[in-house]
Amino acid sequence: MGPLTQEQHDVYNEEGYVILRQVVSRKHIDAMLSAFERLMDRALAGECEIGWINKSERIPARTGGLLSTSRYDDAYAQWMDGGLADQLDSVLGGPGRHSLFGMLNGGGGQAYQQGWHRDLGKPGAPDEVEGLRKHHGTFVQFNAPLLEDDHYLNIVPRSHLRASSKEEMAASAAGIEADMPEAMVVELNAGDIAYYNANLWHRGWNPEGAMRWTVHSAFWLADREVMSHEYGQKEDILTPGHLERMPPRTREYMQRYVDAYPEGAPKSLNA
Ligand SMILES: O=C(O)CCC(=O)C(=O)O
Repeated sequence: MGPLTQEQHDVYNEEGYVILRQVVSRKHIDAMLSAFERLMDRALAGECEIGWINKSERIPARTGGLLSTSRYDDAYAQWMDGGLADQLDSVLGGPGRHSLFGMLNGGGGQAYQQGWHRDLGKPGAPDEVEGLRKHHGTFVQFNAPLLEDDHYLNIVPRSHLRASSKEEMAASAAGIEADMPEAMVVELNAGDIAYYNANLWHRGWNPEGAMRWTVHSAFWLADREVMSHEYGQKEDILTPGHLERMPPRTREYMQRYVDAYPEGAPKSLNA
């Protein structure tokens, strides 16, 4: 997993997303699949808690905090150290820090149908574009499926730095009945990563509830203060022994989250 080429950077900046094909090795994919199986074993044994779509059939619900003390597995960290962290630094254009690290789990026929949204923006606000530009290039999100044929992320390419259109506002208000102009389905397989600006208009869309295990994580440039939506992880990260058990690059990413913690109350993104 190397740095992005100039062309990939350009695509990411202009389109708001870039897909890197077959950059996660089979070794890391298998290790993370096994890690999640181990997590389910521990949850079923009552050693930790996760959400379930169907517990008796071992179908987990979307799971956050995979680098937290109770859900940590070295498999994720070995992937970070084995090239992911370098790639993230390249996407961000400088040293990055941890924000959120989880898995989009689906299955069991349970419909997953998000409304269209921008994660961090204020659609329709008079200062919408100013807000979008303020954070541009300072954060990134990715989807990295561990299973084949992941076609559940829908995006509107090139929508990340401009004001929302009337049609986009209407689609967002329409919820699952939405008709979004220029929508595109992101088609991924195990080994691919889609890096995207979470301010693109996007949604997760798996109405059949097909099985899905997709690593879904967010990172910020190291000097960006921790904000309210990602607040509250410091104490857990500083649990004695936790940082010490991580390989160096992952540990750096987690330590930088701690270093970027605000003194007082966290600010909201839209402050
Ligand atoms: O399901 C997905 O791929 C998108 C999830 C997402 O971006 C969100 O929850 O905001």
